[in-house]
Amino acid sequence: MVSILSFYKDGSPNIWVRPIEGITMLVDLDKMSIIEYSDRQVVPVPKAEGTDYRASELKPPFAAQTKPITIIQPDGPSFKIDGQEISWADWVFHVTFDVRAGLVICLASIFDLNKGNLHGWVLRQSGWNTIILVKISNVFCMFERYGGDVAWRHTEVAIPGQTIVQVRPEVSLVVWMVSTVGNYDYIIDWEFKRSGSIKVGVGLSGILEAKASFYTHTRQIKEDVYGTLIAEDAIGINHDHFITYYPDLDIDGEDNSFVKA
Ligand SMILES: [Cu+2]
Repeated sequence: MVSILSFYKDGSPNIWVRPIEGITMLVDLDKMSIIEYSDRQVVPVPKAEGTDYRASELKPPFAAQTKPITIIQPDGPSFKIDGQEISWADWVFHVTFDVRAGLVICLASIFDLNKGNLHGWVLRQSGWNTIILVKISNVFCMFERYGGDVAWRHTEVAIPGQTIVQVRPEVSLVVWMVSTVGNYDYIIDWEFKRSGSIKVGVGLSGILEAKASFYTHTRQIKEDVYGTLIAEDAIGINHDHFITYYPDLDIDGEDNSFVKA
């Protein structure tokens, strides 16, 4: 059973800011039939004007522009792909996909120079409840990230007659996936660092969830509308997003403990 909200699709591809407030349906997905239909209120549909986000449809004024930036790897990338196994710098791990969990990283290990063996991390990430499952290609990617940061540097001027300048760039490997869940696009990245750490990031992008209202100006609002008036008849709703991860950490086997520092 799923509860369906209604949106007005003519006039703009940005359906999410044009809800038909009050019309909801309960649908039985096994029978593919509507079990309940409710039309409980009449609220204006927010205007289509100015809601199209496609670059080709945007009209000036634009925000300040910057000149193009290109990052090149003249000798190609440093990672190797062997089936599901990825190796990069001292890291080795597996990448797989689960229709519900999305990107799954497992058997991640980094070579320990002192011990001469691989330190294991075991990881898994999960968390989507998707209503519409659509096959989209190119949602995964893997690339080396360099944002101009310094991993380590030192300038030595204490030795007479010598100046030593040493810099190591902070280059990491990122495994990246986008989950589009309705109006939202979650950019999930797993960043493997040379230092041995794994940084997990979630970027929330896409389109705001809005509800329709009678208000056209904030001055008219006297009640709690649970959001912010973002345009005439449109309120951006206050709400939370929860992302669930299932890390299974066996660092150097099971005989260790995890300490919050
Ligand atoms: Cu949201």
